[in-house]
Amino acid sequence: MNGAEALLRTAAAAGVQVCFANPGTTELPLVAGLDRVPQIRAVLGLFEGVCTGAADGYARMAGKPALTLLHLGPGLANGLANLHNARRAGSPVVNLVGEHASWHRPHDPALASDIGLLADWVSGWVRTSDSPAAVAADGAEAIAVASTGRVATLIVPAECQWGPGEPATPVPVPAPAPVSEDAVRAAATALSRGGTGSVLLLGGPALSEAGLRAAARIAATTGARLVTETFPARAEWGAGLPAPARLPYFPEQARAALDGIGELVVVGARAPVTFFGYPGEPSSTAPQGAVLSTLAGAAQDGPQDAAGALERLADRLGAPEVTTPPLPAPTRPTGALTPETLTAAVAACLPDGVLVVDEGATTTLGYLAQATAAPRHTVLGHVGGAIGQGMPVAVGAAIAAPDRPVIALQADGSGLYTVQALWTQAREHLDITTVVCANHGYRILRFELARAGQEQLGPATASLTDLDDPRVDWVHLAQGLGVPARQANSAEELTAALEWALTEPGPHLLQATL
Ligand SMILES: Cc1ncc(C[n+]2csc(CCOP(=O)(O)OP(=O)(O)O)c2C)c(N)n1
Repeated sequence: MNGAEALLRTAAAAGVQVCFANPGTTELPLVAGLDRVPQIRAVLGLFEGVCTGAADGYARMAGKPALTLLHLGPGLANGLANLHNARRAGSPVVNLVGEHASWHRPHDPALASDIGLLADWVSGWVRTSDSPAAVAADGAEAIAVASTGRVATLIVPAECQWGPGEPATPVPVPAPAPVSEDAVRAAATALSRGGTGSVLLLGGPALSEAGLRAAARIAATTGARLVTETFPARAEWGAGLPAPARLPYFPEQARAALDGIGELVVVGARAPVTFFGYPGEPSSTAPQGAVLSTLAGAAQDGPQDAAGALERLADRLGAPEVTTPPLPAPTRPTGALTPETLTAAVAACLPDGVLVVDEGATTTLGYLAQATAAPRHTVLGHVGGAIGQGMPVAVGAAIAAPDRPVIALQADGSGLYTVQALWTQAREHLDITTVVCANHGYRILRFELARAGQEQLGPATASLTDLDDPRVDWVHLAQGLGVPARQANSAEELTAALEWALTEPGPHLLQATL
C-alpha cells in the first residue's frame, strides 16, 4: 500500500465520505487511491472554489469534514475565498494539497510556490508530511483538528503519496466545551437587569432547533428580544419555530434595530459590527453604553455548546417551555418580480424539509422574515463575505443531505464567480433548484455609492457596477452546463417554474428577471 492509499483508508475509517477534487499530476497517487477506497465518493469540481465551497456546504449539513484535493499552490489559491467563508462559518474542512517531490522542488519547477504561506491564512492547522510512513497519521490529525470546526490543510509531497505507507488509527475528537457557569450566571444577571431593553444575538449552533427553543423560553421570561446575526451559517427556520428578527445588513438599519438596548448578550455570534468602516461612524452597531456579555463565542473562535448554554440559561431563569403560535402560511404573490415578490414566491413554494442556500445578496435580505411561516426548513447563509459561495455550498449540502431538496437563492453577480458548480450539480444528479436573482448589476455597490453621496454615476462607476452589456443569458448558460433552465419574468411565472423544477428530480435553474 502506498502513502496515498494509507491516507485515504485512514480518512474513511475516521468517517470521511466525500472528496471534492480538482487534481493535477502531483495528486495522481491520491486520485488512484480513491479507486481503491470506494467508501470515499470522488466529486469533480471544475474550479477549486467550487471544491472548497462544496466542502463548506457539506460540513454545515453533515457536521463533519469532507476532503478537498487541490493542485499545489495555484490550486489552493483558487479555492481560498471559499475557504475563508468556511473558516468564518466554523466549518470543518480538510484540504489535501499535493506538492512537488521534495528533491524536485529546489529546481524551481513550474507551479512551485509557498503552499504553507497560502494555507496559513485560512487554516487552523497546516502541516507538510515528511515521509510516506507519516502521511496517514498526519491525515488522522488533520481530520481530528478540522472536526472541531476548523480548516486543516495537509500538504503532501509526491513521494509521500507514492512511497510505502500504512493506515493510521483515527484520532478521537473532543466534544464541544460547555460554556462556563460564570458565563451563564453573567448572562442571567444581564437579562434580568435589562428586561425588555435586552437583545439576545444568536448565531452558529444557537440557531439549531434546541437553541431557538431555549432562546424563546428566555425571551418570554425576561422580555429580551431575539435577533439573528445577519448571515447565519446554518439556521433552522419556518413554521412552529421561534423566528428571531434578522440583524439588518446596512449600518443605519442595524443601529435602528438595536437602538435603545442596554444589554446585548451574544450566543454563538460575534459582537455586531458594520461590514465596512465608514468615515466618522463607529464600527459597532450596538448603542454606546450598551453592556455586552458573551454567553458563547462565534464558531470560528472554537467549538462551544451554544445551544446547551441557552438551555442552562433558560433553566437558571426558571423559564417555562413556550409554544410558537401558528401563523398563516405564506401566500403566492402576483405581479412584477421585485426582491419582495421573489422571496415571497420562494417562501410560498417551499417543500417541507428543503435546504435553502442564500447568496441572494440584496434581493434576499428580506427572505428570513418572509419565510417564518413557511414549512420547516434549514437556511445556509453567506457567512464570510467573499462572494461566489452559493452554488458550491448547494453542491455540498445536497451531497450531505441527499433526501432533502435544495433551493439556492443566487445573486447573479456572485453566481458568476463559481458558475461551474452547475456542471457538478448535473454530473452528480443533485436535486438543486437555483433561483438566479437576475438584477443584472452589482446592486449593492450602487447602494453603497448612493450612501456615500454619489448619486450620479460616472462612466467608470457605471461600467464597474453594471452587468447588462452584454446581458448574461442564464438559461443558455445553465443548459450549456447540463442543467435544465427556464426564465421567469413575473411572480406567477416564478411560482409555476418553481413547481416544475421541484417536481422533476435533478438540478434546475430559474432565471428570475428583476
Ligand atoms: C471575492 C469577492 N470579490 C468581490 C467582492 C465585492 N462585492 C461585494 S458584493 C459584489 C457584487 C454583488 O452583486 P450581486 O451578486 O449581483 O448582488 P446584488 O448586489 O446585485 O444584489 C461585489 C463585487 C466580494 N465581496 N468578494
